[in-house]
Amino acid sequence: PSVVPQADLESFQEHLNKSTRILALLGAGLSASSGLPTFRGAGGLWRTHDATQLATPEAFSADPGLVWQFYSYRRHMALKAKPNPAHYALAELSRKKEHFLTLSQNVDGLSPRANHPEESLKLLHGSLFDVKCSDFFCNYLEKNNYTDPIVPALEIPTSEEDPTTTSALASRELDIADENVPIPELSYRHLPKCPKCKRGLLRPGVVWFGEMLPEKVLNDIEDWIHKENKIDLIMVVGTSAKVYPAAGFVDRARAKGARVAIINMDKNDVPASGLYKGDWFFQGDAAQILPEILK
Ligand code: BJW
Repeated sequence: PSVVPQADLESFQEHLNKSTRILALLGAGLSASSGLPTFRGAGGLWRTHDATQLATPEAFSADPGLVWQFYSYRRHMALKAKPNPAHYALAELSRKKEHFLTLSQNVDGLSPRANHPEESLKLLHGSLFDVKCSDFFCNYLEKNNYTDPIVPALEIPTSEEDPTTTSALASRELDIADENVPIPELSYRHLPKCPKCKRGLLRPGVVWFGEMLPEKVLNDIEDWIHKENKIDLIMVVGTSAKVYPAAGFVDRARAKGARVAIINMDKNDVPASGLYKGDWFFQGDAAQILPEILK
C-alpha cells in the first residue's frame, strides 16, 4: 500500500525523471528504522546526557572516558544495524543518475554498507569508524577501524551475573544507554592511544560542534555546486536541518533553482527558509517513503 498521497507522488516523480542535477541531504532519521537513535527529540538522550552535549571537544577534554563510552556504544550499535530500504534506494538512484550528489550527516556507515557509490557520497560529519589522534600537533588518522570494542576497557558491560534477565540478547548485553546500568569510570590509561605519537588519546573521526567539516569534502561539494548554474532538486531526508553548515545546502540549492522534497516523520522539521510553492513534504518513515518515491 502506498504511504504517500498520489498527486504528490506523481508530481515528484515527474520532476525527478526530468531532473539531471540532484542533491540529497541526509540525517539521522534515515537510519532510525535501522534501530539507531536520532540526536534530537525522543531518544536524543544517552544515559542522562543530551547526545549533542557529548559531541563536543570540551566534553572529550573534560571526560574522555565518558565520551568514548558513548562512541563505543554507537560503534557497536551501528555495526549490529543493517542498512534499510531507504539506504538502498538512494544508492540505486546514485547509480542511475550521473549528477546526483549525496551529502550525509550520518556517521553510522550504513550508506557505504548499502554500496552507495563512494564518489557520490560525501560524509559531512566524518565516520564512527575513522579514528584519529586528539593531539593538535599529531595528524594520525586511521580509516575503517571496525574493532569492537576498540580497547578492552570499552567492552559493553554484560549481565551474565544477572539471572533475572530472560531474553537471550538482554542476557548478553546490557543497554548502557540506560542510566541505571552502571558503567566504570575510565581514564587516560584505559583509553586508546595514538600509535604514531604514542602520547595523544585517539578519538572518533567525527565532526564535533565548533569543529571544521573535512576540507576535502567541502571543496568537492563546492566544485559540484559551481560546475553548473542550476540544481533541479534537493531531497532533505530525516534531518532536523538545524546544524550548519549542512543545513545551509538547502538554501544553496534553492538559489540555483532547486525544488525541495522533504522526507521526515515530523511535519514541523522543515529547513529554516520554510516550504516554498512547488516543494514536497512526504511525512513518515524514510525507510518506507524513499523506496516508493524513488521507484
Ligand atoms: C525521521 C525518522 C524516520 C526521525 N524517517 N525521518 C550558523 C548559525 C548558527 C550556528 C552555527 C552556524 N554555523 C555553524 C554554527 C555552529 C554549529 C551549529 O550548527 N549549531 C546549530 C545547532 C545552531 N555548527 C558547527 O559547530 C559545525 N562546525 C562549524 O560550523 O565549523 C566552522 C567553525 C569552526 C571553528 C570556529 C568557527 C567556525 C559542526 C557541526 C557538527 C555536528 N556534529 C554532530 C555530531 C557528529 C558526531 C556524532 O554523531 O556524534 O552531527 S551533532 C549531530 O547533529 C550530528 C548530526 O549529523 C547533526 C544533525 O542532526 P540530524 O541528523 O538532523 O538529526 P536530528 O536528531 O536533529 O534529526 C532527526 C530527524 O529525523 C528529525 O527531523 C526527525 O523528525 C526525523 N526522523 N525518524 C524520517 N523514521
